[in-house]
Amino acid sequence: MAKRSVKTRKTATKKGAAPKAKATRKSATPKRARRRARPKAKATTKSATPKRARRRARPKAKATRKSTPRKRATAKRHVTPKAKATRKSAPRKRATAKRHVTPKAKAVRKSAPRKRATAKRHVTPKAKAVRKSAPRKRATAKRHVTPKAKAAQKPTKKVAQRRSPVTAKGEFDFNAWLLPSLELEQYEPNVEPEVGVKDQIKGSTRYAWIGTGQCGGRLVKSFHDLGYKKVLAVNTTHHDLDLLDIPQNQKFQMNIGGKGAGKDMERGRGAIQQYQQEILHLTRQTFGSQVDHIMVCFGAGGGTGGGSATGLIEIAKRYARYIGLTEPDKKVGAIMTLPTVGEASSPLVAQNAHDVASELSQMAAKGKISPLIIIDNEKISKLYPGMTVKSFWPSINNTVAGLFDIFNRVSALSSRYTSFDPVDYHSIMEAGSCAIMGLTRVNKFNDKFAISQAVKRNLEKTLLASGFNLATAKVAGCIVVGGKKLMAEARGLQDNINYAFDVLSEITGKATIHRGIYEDNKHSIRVYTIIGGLDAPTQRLEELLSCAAVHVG
Ligand SMILES: Nc1nc2c(ncn2[C@@H]2O[C@H](COP(=O)(O)OP(=O)(O)OP(=O)(O)O)[C@@H](O)[C@H]2O)c(=O)[nH]1
Ligand SMILES: [Mg+2]
Repeated sequence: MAKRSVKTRKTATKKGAAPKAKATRKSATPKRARRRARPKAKATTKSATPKRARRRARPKAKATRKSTPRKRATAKRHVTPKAKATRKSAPRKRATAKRHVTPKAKAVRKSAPRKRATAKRHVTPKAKAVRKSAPRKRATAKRHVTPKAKAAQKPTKKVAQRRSPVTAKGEFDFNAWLLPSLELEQYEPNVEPEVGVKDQIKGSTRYAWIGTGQCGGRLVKSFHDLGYKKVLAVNTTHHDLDLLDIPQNQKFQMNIGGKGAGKDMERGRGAIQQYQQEILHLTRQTFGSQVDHIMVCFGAGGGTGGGSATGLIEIAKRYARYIGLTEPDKKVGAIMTLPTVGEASSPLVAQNAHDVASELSQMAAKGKISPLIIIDNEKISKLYPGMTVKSFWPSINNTVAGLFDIFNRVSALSSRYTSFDPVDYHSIMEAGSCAIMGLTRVNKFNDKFAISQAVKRNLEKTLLASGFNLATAKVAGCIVVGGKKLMAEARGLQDNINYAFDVLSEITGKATIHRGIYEDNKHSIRVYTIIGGLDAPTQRLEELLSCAAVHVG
């Protein structure tokens, strides 16, 4: 643009020579000619100025140019009316013309395109000065962040600047995209299953045991002796707990003041209410998460056991849910003992036993617990008379634990004859209602009816509780264990065993009988029976109540 203006000036000077002559002839020219010559005469006047004046004028023009660049730009854009007309008629052409570059310029452009780009971004000295004085301020103002945010941004920014994560092919390069390490990465999520106390049993089902009151504590101790190490004993008195030979951290005293519940079930209820959180925590800690079924053990008749049983069942269900067991109602059961006639002569004990046994029977009937295994102390005391005081409770408890264990253990074993599968076993344990267990020893096995007769005759006798209507059973398990030699040599034994199974099916009102035939090294045949899905022994429970009424009266 500057070049252009200089050119214009040059032209004016050149042309100035002719008008100079014309001016000399001024007086001689006619009026019209003079009018035409007037603007030219101006130029002539310019050219006619003395050299010094011209020199003075030139720097002035330069100064004006420098000081008022805007004005000059406007001046540049000035167009004559003629040019305007031309523009109107062909505006496009003119725009093109503006952008028109000479071949020389083109060559320059090609050789140094960067230079031109720089030229485009040309800034005035004033602007430069402003930029220099406050360039930081502008940048800071734009990217203003709090010091905290700055610290957080730093690593990300660095990473982002390293290398573009998108390759030339447009693919995402994960190696280039290095994410900063986050704080939570330092913490390992606990994906390991909680083991709790380790079991030493190899049954098909992993049991956890909670015993409450003296009876419950002693029962879980018997299971502990067999290898079921996931046991907890709770009581309102430390005296009973102190006598239990199980790890100290598997005992919990519900301190309600005094020495236990004193056959008052309300005190037992209050105790479990008060300590439910602590006990739930202890179950998680002791049992871990590797448990399939939880059993609550207690003696109906006592204040602690009877009063806390239902509360503990709820805690057991909460624990079951916590470890992810589906259908906790089917995974929480109870082993409840009924008092001897002698004990029931105490009206309070009889009433307690009746109340809690009725409550749990109803829960079992509704499928809220599974199973409810009833152990009748009175029946056992008659079955095995002559026991010493010292051996009385331990014998009963060990028999209960041993019998229970047989079904669990056998169901984990495969037999070359007939296997009692874990599924068979679980169908009994999850059938709801009441369950009873018993065992029969068969001495005569050569006779065709010997085994079936033994089963038929002895079944009711040998079960650990009475008063049940066996015809109400839904499912049962019958396991026959015979000596190796007998299995190999006794003729017709298979038929005799099958007949025994059929007899059991008849007795139990066509309940599903899951069979198992196993061998051991003894020279005998034993039949283990578990009958599930039974109605509650209402008659036996009514006896307890009548007992209480008689004594209260
Ligand atoms: N099978 C069996 N039954 C027991 C045993 N100990 C007690 N019982 C029965 O359980 C019933 C309740 O007795 P406890 O367990 O001593 O009572 P508790 O739950 O401790 O209640 P309180 O003593 O009142 O605090 C008794 O009437 C007995 O019939 C035992 O070791 N085995
Ligand atoms: Mg007690």
